[in-house]
Amino acid sequence: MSNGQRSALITGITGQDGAYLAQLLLGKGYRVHGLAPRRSTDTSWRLRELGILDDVHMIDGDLADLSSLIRAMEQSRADEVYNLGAQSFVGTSWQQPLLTADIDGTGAMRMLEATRIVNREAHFYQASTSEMFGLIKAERQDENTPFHPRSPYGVAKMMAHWATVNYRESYGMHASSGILFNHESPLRGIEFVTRKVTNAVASIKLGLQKELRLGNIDSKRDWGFAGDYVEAMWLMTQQAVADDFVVATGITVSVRDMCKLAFGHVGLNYEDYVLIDPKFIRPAEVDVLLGNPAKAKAALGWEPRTSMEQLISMMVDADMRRLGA
Ligand code: NAP
Ligand code: G4F
Repeated sequence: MSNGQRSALITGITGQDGAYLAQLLLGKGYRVHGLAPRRSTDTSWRLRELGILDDVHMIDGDLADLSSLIRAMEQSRADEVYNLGAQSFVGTSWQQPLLTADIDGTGAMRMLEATRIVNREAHFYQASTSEMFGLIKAERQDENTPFHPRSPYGVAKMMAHWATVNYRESYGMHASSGILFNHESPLRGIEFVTRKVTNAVASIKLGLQKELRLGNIDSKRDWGFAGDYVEAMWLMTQQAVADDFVVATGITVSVRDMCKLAFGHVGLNYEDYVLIDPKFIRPAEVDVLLGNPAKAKAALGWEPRTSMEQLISMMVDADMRRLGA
């Protein structure tokens, strides 16, 4: 921007990562704009919980609508664009595959086009995902591991990933793709397994719920804290040269062991409460994810700061507070 203040546009600002990223950028003195699709209910609870709702500038727009993205670029005069908006729940992508493809795949290309048309000098970040590794081809996945997505979500995100690489190669745009492994927080949506578990643990502890129904508890994920991961996003847009980076902890934990930690935090045994319900088993599963974040460490100086134990305790405590304990 002309007065020297940098301007950022975040799609998906009302989501978990969007809220933490907005908080980070505000702290660095940015003018923060958020693309907000029209919804019939208020979706700003995360921004409110972080106390930043009044500090961000919301722009009406949707990743399905290119004209709204061009307008958002013009209004925000963004120097940096973070494309976090998505239908991000893997389970839903089997029920709504075409919507997922349109928003997560074509939507990313629309946002790249809007950036190219309005300000091709803007630095662009794409929220790519470890789901692209799917049926893994290497024990520890890094930037050179081949992809094999296992869900319509993973397939759509692959389009967005390669579109980002392609805009970098075709137009010389500063477009980076962050291949982020699972990251969680007290602001995580309740449908994702960590938050589903921590919310249930708090409910059970307070006598409000009797059991917890889950799907495949033997799958393993490389889980980190979202607050740490948004720093990696920002570091990518600050590099002299755009590139792709894996962001992960390098530790994998099963859903079963995550349950042990969460129930154990309030003195309960998960085996007394967890039931397996076939309803939550997916048509195709990603059995295990384990990232190698060596490139992010060497090139960005990024490292995770929060352990799995700290993360799960933080989430259970937040859910206990929310439920009034
Ligand atoms: P999230 O909490 O589900 O947030 C998704 C955001 O996208 C919300 O703000 C949502 O708006 C917005 N959105 C949905 N449809 C949209 C549309 N048509 N137009 C514009 N915005 C739309 O997801 P998250 O966990 O913060 O993840 C952020 C991004 O990183 C996503 O792209 C996700 O796929 C990717 N990712 C996440 C992880 C992870 O572990 N969290 C790992 C790798 C990659 P509403 O609030 O109005 O629905
Ligand atoms: O928490 P999840 O739904 O996350 P998933 O599918 O790994 O996707 C998340 O991480 C991706 C990065 O790898 C992101 F790109 C994506 O946007 C999202 O943020 O499921 C984790 C694991 C799966 O193996 C699932 O089958 O937990 C297993 N699981 C077992 N029972 C369950 C349940 N998952 C959910 N959501 N609900 C269950 O009851």
